[in-house]
Amino acid sequence: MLSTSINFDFVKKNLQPIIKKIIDEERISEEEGVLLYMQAPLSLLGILANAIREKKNTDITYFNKNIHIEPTNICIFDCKFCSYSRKLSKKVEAWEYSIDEMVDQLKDYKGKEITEVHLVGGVHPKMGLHYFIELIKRIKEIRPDIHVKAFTAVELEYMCRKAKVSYKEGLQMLKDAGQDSLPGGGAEIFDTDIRNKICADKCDSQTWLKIHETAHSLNMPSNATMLYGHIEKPIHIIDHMNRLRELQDKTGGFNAFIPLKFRNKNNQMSHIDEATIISDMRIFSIARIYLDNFSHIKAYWPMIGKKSTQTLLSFGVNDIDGTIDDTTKIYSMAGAEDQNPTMSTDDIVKLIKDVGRIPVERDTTYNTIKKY
Ligand code: V47
Ligand code: SF4
Repeated sequence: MLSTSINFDFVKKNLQPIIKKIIDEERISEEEGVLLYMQAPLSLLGILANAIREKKNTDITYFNKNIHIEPTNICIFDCKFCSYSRKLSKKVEAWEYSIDEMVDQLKDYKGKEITEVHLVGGVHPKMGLHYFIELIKRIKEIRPDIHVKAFTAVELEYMCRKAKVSYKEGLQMLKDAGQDSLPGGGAEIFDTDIRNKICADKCDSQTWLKIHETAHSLNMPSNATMLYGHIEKPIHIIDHMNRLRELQDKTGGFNAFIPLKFRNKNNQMSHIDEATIISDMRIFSIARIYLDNFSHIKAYWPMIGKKSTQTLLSFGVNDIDGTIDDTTKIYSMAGAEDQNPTMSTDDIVKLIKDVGRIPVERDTTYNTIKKY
């Protein structure tokens, strides 16, 4: 049971040493992380997370101008939480775009100011490394300026295995074609028991971490995610963040951490209630506190909703992702509020300013493009 009320004696005895460490900018241990996450009142977590956010990022809140390209939702894997994937054998509500069709999607943005393409989809048995190398080359031919953030570690593991190349060779080939970075998807929860219950058949945690480490060694930065609010326990949350903190110490290659709230419509885990906003606030706060070597904590607004995103800007979050332009289906199919997720620059700027923060348009690697 997570704590909901404050008791000074308890705080003094158990939490005060941890709070002192945080204020003194000392790293907290895994055990301290679990204790704080489970026992600290939300208000305390919020104060600590917000103080760290403001120290690292002031009031600045980042967003970018981006679109998604989702090559297919056909997937060989069977993640229990996924509302988006379809089997090759049952093509109802399925899509598989040709390279020309995807390039045409991008051509629609000719002259528009997008700076990033987020390229992620299901793991289609017939779309492999060479297909995607060709796609990235074609994207860069028409938009050499655009940052291509592409393929989760799950997709990369499959395409390298199928092409019989090492992760390093595969990533180098994609980089040579024009891929700039990796998104954070596929991480889910690193704990083996929980992972086996929710997504047993896709790449394991060690492989996810290895692929990101390899990308970082090739100067391809990446993001990291965590799927929360299903069957995981506090110990799994901290374990997940601990593995990321360790890798970040080693490589420094992660740009942002993105907690993803489990949405429960149209999937095999629909019987599980979604997390409350209170749990959301606790998760984002502990992420900001525990991940002391991450500069950016992102609330992905199409997944968590606009109102919650505004709230989370006071609970450690300093990035809300981008304009999207109704180009992703993964969360609308899982029941998110925004069935056609899109925000104009004016909408995003207003969303951020309305809760007293400073909107800054960034590129994918957090260089400032424009301050509003
Ligand atoms: O790995 C799938 C999640 C992820 C559901 O790096 C679900 O900037 C909640 O990683 N409820 C893919 N989550 C998306 C992703 C992402 C999104 C936006 C930005 C970035 C980035 C990365 O979506 C999957 C999985 O964890 N997911 N189904 C669901 N029902
Ligand atoms: Fe496939 Fe990704 Fe859905 Fe899992 S989450 S079934 S890997 S599309």
